[in-house]
Amino acid sequence: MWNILLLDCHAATMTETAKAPYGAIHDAAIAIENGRIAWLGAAKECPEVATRETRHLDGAWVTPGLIDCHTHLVFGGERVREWAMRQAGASYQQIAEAGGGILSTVRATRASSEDQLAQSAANRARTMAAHGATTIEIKSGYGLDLPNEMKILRAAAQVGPLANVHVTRTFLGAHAIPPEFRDDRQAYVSLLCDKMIPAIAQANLAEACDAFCETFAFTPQEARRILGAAKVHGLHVKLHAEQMSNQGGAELAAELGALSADHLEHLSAGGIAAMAKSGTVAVLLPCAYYFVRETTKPPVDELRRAGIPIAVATDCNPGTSPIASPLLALNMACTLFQLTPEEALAGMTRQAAKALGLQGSIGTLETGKFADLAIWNISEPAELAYWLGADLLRDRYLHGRSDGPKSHD
Ligand code: DI6
Ligand code: FE
Repeated sequence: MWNILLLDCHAATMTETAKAPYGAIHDAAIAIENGRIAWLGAAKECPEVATRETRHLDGAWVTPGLIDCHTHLVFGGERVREWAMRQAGASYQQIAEAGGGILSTVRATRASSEDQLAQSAANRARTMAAHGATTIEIKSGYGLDLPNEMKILRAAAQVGPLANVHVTRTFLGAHAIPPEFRDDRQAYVSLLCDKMIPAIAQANLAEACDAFCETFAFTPQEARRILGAAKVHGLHVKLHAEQMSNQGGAELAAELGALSADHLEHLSAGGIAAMAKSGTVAVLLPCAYYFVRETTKPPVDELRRAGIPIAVATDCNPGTSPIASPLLALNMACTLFQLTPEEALAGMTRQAAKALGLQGSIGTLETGKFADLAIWNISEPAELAYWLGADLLRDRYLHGRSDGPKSHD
């Protein structure tokens, strides 16, 4: 018995092996049972199965629910004054070195309660959901001590039910050196490895661990120690690599078998070769590139030629990407990085699932996967990357449950 049968629609399945662009099936039928896709194909081939409810979608397009695989969604305050300083000529790095940047958000986050953090993050997550997101990865990294990092990760868990999205969590205690450890960074790295990572893993507060490998954050040697400890405790690893300079972070991510290396504007040929060998996903963050007015682009052609999976995410955070729109990330991936609209959509569906290690359950429309669907009022899938600020989403399904179609009368 099927719960729901969706008819009068087109499906962009986004499967890897499909021959048609977007893995498209025109005049499709999609059956949902127990929160998963039970059948999918051309409507005229749909078998006769008893069904509780049939819904007609007026020719809308169905895609996998969008996956934002890199966000820093939980934080206190904002950084609008710092932005004004940057408009007046200060660089992101100068502000960070003067104790602003990430550390100013750490102060505001430490001063916020778990519920305040959950509420403000849920507002941003609702915007993402209204733009078709069904899964959001949330990193910690504005607490920088065990109680505050735990508070952030618990707030992140609240975001799921508050905004009706699936949340995955990544521990980013290695985001910056906290002020208390300014004169003894090795002591903070030891605290991360010996206390914080074991405690977070033990309490099941995160699925993955990340580190910011950059001149003014953590060295590759420090990141190797931190992510090595995370692996010992059963966490997946990811790395912020080559964002503002080349540190050999991509090689390190590959060596550690990281799920992804993220940013990659300053990626080298050696880094590309290493990632291609290890199967590490390249997560591109065009909104951060845009907002810091970076001028070096990630080497998209070389990534393509090396066959490296390319994911796209918002990087939503108060410093470098105060942007909560997955659709804007799609557009910027195309306009700024020259991805094709199909590559960009794959970057927020199939490849983003890989970047989270969730390719077995989400990211494409396939039988057996979760019925996480975005339903769009568009006449072809490229429109998702084309429009800016348009109201395209008609409905969304999370594990087979619909938000309820938007009415436009
Ligand atoms: N790279 C980024 O773009 C963000 N974190 C990171 O490691 C910036 C976070 C912030 O400025 O608050
Ligand atoms: Fe980031």
